[in-house]
Amino acid sequence: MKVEALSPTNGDYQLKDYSDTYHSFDWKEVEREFSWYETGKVNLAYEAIDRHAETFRKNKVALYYRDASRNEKYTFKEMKEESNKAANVFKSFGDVEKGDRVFIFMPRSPELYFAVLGAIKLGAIVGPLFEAFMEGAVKDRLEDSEAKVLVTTPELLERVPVNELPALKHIFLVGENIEEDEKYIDFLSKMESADPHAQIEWVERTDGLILHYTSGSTGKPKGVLHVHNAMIQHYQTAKWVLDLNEDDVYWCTADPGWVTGTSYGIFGPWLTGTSNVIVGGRFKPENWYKTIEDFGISVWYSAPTAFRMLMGAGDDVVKKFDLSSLRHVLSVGEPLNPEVIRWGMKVFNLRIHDTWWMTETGAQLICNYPSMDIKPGSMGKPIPGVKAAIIDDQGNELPPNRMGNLAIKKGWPSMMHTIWKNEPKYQSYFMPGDWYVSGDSAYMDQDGYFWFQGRVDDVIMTSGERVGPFEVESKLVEHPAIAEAGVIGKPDPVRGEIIKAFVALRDGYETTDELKEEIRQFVKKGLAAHAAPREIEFRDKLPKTRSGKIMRRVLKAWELDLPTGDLSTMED
Ligand code: 6R9
Repeated sequence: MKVEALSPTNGDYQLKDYSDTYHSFDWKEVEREFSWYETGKVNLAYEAIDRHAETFRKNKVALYYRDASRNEKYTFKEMKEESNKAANVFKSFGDVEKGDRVFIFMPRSPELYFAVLGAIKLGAIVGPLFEAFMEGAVKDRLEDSEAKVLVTTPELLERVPVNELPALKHIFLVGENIEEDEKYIDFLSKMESADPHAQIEWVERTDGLILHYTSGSTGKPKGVLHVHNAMIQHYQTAKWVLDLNEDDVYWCTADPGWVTGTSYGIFGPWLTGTSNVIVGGRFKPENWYKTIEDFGISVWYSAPTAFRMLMGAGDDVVKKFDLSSLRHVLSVGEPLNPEVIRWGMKVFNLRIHDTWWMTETGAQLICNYPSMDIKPGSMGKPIPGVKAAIIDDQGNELPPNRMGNLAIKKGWPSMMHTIWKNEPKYQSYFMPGDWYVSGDSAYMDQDGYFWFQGRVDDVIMTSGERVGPFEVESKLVEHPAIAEAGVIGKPDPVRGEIIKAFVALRDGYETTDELKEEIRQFVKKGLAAHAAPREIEFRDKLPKTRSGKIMRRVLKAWELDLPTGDLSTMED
């Protein structure tokens, strides 16, 4: 695919320029930024909140929160006090101690953030869950982690099989008129009378911080454990990649149930002392643009699925709002289609910066940061201090422009510490040569830019040609009738696999055979004959995870009548 590179706009960015010498960047340089460098006392929550409450940022707004019924703001000093109270509540009524798992299963609200920070202050390991999880998904995670404490709402409690979870000792309920006993505790009333001073539990940098469960294509979801040391990279990427400055107002649209909603919805922005906007409730294009206008958002981190929905809502909506505060827009979670970048240039007059990373990697690794040229469709380049490569199945590095396994050299600060109670699974990520193997298929071009092709399992082999589903999907969404597309390989006796596309149309288009043929020709002419889908199926919606990933394995399972595997992370 030939593309024009987009040059950066003039700006004083924190990562000035990029050259290969940055690969040798020493993460130790970042350690000086933290108070533990001097004091030896480590706790991420202290660095994210309390430290700022002792400086000129004391009365700076740390959290702007808004949903249909609430509109609140909290300074760093108030965040310190609220999280201290939460820590005291957990300690007094939940017996929470260092290393205990405290799970949080509730919609976004200020209390969710107080609870996360309060638990971290006690050295507990936080397990955030999407509010939309149903009973089976909740049980799997609480059971595997042996969670001792759960924070939830009376409504969501119905989905917690409390009697089947022997390790679960205390449940904090966030709501009105809570009937208390030894097990069920009224979180809000306890918060009201709690002491705003608390003793922070100092930990080791390798002590547990957060447990994010992610689903693979088979088996039960696995618990990815991150430790306090990850703050080094949360902080530094918030500077380099999010380019957060003192005056920024930052909005990350991700829920804390997804790693993006913690690493960059909580840790990155607050470690850098940034004003952080959190919005509850469901996605609506008007509300999103209004959020940017009302808060004067300057840095915005979202996902391709959201950008595609905004694009689908049309450009007239954009014109109703003043979005002039925006200066830096980023994306994560799925490949960012060049079409979406072109749309962003048109409506925001800004480049959307793609970033690549995973739950397991804890923080951004391959990125487009503000000072570099963007090649639309590429994930960018490894950040300083990170070595990425394309390797074959034996662990040999491949030359540029060859598709293979996207791998990262071990040793970046935010790498997962282990898979909870499953060390063999953890070990299975690594290959000789200290390579962490991502499970993504990609290639690197001659300029060192990485191009995502699909999950390794998703890559299609048709008539001897390797086709990355993403390339085909990107071409498909360039067609004016198409809102979203998911592409899979379907077994074929002659060609090995053929390409099958599932397509959701934009409003106002009819699902006709003529349109199918037109789409096929569109891909054939625009991409390659062998990449044109032989089969096209229209669908109202595509199966997606809550973080917006098109679930190709589900499309494949439907197509082949196979079991779909774990669906707990699928959107309703
Ligand atoms: C942060 C996050 C990880 C998987 C990853 C890859 C896909 C994420 C991407 C991307 C293409 C990007 N992915 N970012 N693919 N371009 N910029 O998403 O973590 O939910 O664990 O997903 O998401 O396939 O391996 P997680």
